[in-house]
Amino acid sequence: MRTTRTAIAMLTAAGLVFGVTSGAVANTRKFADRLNDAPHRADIHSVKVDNSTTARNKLKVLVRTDRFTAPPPAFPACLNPFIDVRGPNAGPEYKFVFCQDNILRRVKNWRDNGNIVSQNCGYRASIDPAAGRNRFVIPRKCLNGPGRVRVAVRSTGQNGDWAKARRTFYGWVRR
Ligand SMILES: [Ca+2]
Repeated sequence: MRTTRTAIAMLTAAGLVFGVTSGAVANTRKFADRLNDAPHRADIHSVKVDNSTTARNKLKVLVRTDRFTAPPPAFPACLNPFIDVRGPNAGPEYKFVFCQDNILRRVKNWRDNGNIVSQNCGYRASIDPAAGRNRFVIPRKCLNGPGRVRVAVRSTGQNGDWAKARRTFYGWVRR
């Protein structure tokens, strides 16, 4: 009986893993976030991380959010992907800040450590609230040429959303 249960558990786990990566190469992964767990406009729907060779020397993060067409100031007021390039330490090394500003910061223990990565290295954010498509493109040299990466995203404003959950990353995306 124990063997049967173990076998079923293993099959279930295998199915879940297959489900996550199905239809995509392992160095590009799309993660779903819970819907309606944040106020309208701040709700994150999904996070796609492209760490593939087809992205050339860039890491691409696509964050899907609610669609809306309100005039500025657009909400979410801030959309911040956190990027972990070096496990298994506790937190991310970088945070892309799309707020009033548009910068890549170094962070430590999830907090800004004061250092900003020069914009000369060419990172950019492309935010389209009407389509709910928010794209962050970061040349790998801005991140010190990482291998695998993992990402968490926070939207902020009056109330925000965390994808996957507060200070919790989605799975690793290999290079
Ligand atoms: Ca959500």
